[in-house]
Amino acid sequence: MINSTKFKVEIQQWIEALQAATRVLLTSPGAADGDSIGAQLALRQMILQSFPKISVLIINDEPLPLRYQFLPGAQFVHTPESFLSAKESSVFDVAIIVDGGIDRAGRVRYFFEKAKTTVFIDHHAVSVEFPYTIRIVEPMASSTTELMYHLSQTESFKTKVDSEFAQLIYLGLVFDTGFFRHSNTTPEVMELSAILLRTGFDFTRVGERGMLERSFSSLKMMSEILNHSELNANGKIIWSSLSQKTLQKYKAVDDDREGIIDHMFLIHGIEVAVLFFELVSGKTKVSFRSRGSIDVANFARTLTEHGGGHKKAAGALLDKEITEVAPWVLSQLEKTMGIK
Ligand SMILES: [Mn+2]
Repeated sequence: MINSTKFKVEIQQWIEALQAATRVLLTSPGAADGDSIGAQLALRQMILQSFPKISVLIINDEPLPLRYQFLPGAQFVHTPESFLSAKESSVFDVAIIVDGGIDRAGRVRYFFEKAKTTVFIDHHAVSVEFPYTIRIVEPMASSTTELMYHLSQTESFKTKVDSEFAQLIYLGLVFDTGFFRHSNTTPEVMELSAILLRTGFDFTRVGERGMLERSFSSLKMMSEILNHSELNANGKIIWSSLSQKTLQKYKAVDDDREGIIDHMFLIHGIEVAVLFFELVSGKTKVSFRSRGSIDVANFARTLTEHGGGHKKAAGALLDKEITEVAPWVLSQLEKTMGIK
């Protein structure tokens, strides 16, 4: 149960900072995903409604993926380049990061650190060392937008839940629960979805454009990766890889990698799906999905300190060539699964 009264002291401190503020920065790590962009745009509406004198700026380190550009308010999302060319002041009274820590916010960290008050709002139980002024972290929440909804209904905000606001919250719910499939789909998530749906927004459009749609070239790239997938461990492991060469061939952007592994892990009999991705020469990212008893977050941590995630979905970053990483990770995984 998400109980925003638990954060009474933090919310009070946050509101006092907003009351004294004229410029507020919102951000989240890297390129936005459905939960982080939903939470940022919902928070923008919350602040604009309750504190109309504040100028709210959203700056993310990477450009907003095309799939989110239909969202209400998307035109106000900046990159550091577009922000600097607008020649606005880079001084903010309050800086807020949602859905992940400032350690992954790239160039936005520079603006964030200069703010008088820094706020961290998240649903991941992470222990980032950054000395935020205010922390509102609720690991019970399915998504940051679920937490954001409950914050929006506190005395200080009482944000109007219209169809624009509802679709932003809803996008985070469907993104982080995988369309209400993952174990974080609580009865409270379904009850909140019912409240949101009653505002009458086009949830088919939000689900299709915000989650499922892809470019034609990314479809071609996905088909190549799926075509090259292989089975190991008597069909319990499925794996494939994505090199920089393939990415360049299809002129792919980061967002085009989304969803590929989800096709792989739904194959009958599979326990673990593995996708190797060459970030640059000598650096490989590995993604895992588990349908069986293997805790892939634990497994990812045995590979490197830069590994972790959730029991059923995790990843690791390895300082090795993709050709070297793949056989090593697969044999370690087979050992962990008791196959070798
Ligand atoms: Mn999230």
